Amino acid sequence: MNTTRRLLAAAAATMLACAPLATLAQDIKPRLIRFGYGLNEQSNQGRAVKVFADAVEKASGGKMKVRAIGAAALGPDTQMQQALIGGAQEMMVGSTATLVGITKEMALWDTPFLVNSVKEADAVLDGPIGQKVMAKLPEKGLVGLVYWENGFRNLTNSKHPVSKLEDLNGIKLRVMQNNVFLESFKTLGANAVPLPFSELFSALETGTVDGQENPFNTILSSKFYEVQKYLSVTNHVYSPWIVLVSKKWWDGLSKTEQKILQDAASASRDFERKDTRDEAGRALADLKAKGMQINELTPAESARMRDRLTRVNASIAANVGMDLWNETQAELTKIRGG
Ligand code: TF8
Repeated sequence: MNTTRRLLAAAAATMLACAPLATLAQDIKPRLIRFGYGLNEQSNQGRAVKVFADAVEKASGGKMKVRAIGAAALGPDTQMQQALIGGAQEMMVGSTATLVGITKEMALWDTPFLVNSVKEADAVLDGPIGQKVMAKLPEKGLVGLVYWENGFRNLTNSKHPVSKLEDLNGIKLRVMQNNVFLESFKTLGANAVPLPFSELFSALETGTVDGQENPFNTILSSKFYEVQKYLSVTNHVYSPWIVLVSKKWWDGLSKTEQKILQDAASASRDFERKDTRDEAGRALADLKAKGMQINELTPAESARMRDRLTRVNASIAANVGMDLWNETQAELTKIRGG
């Protein structure tokens, strides 16, 4: 082979090797993704958004850029959901509880004591039930990619330790903007007040409300310990977060771009769950060190609270539909090895 032919052959080989990449590159357009979330950058939510953003940029060769906008700077969950539906914002992560006004089946995740462990939570959320609930989103203008862990919720307040049901009487308690949470805490005797998360710290600080409930991670990252003295370990419900995309925008993406987002979302989920669990394991000691007074509920008091909360189950079942409710119970029995 002469030099020219050798060079041509080498060039052809290079082109062949690059062919899949070349097709791929054409499939990826420069995109700016405004990704909103409610907690601050230092939270488990903020850290996982960063992981997602990096994964998307890397997989797209820097063409798809994620602008992460935290601390509810784009508005509380409900406002961002509407912006996604309208196409004014591309992505967000937020509570499934605030989505119930749009997709009623999401209320399933508000069921008190639905799951007993994070293992059960993962199994039900990533399994057929979780997928079925997520599949209700597109008809409302949203696409769900993955569930992240917000976590088991615990109760804080500034009045007195809550160690039994009666201690909740008259406590002004902020709840998420969600009927199940409202009903649950009214049932427990609290004076439940729905407020967006973005207004919570100042509501606690000014005494507009006495208490709130959230996972240890959030009590720590949102510095609620500065304005709350008492923490009761109630674990009354497991809250997921959900990563959402505007369907209007999603439908204009290539298959390659959609896959980049889905893969990055899955990677961020795996990171987020591990990171959240690590932090939750340390958070209680941190909160104690910050001056919070922490109490566990006796098994008897825990059982009383649990029993009382089953009163809301009938209305959740009616809302999400009896079929879905029964399928979920059957799935949980299966997960538990029954
Ligand atoms: C709450 C939720 C929050 C979420 C977050 C802002 O109490 O637990 O973590 O809504 O996305 O509002």
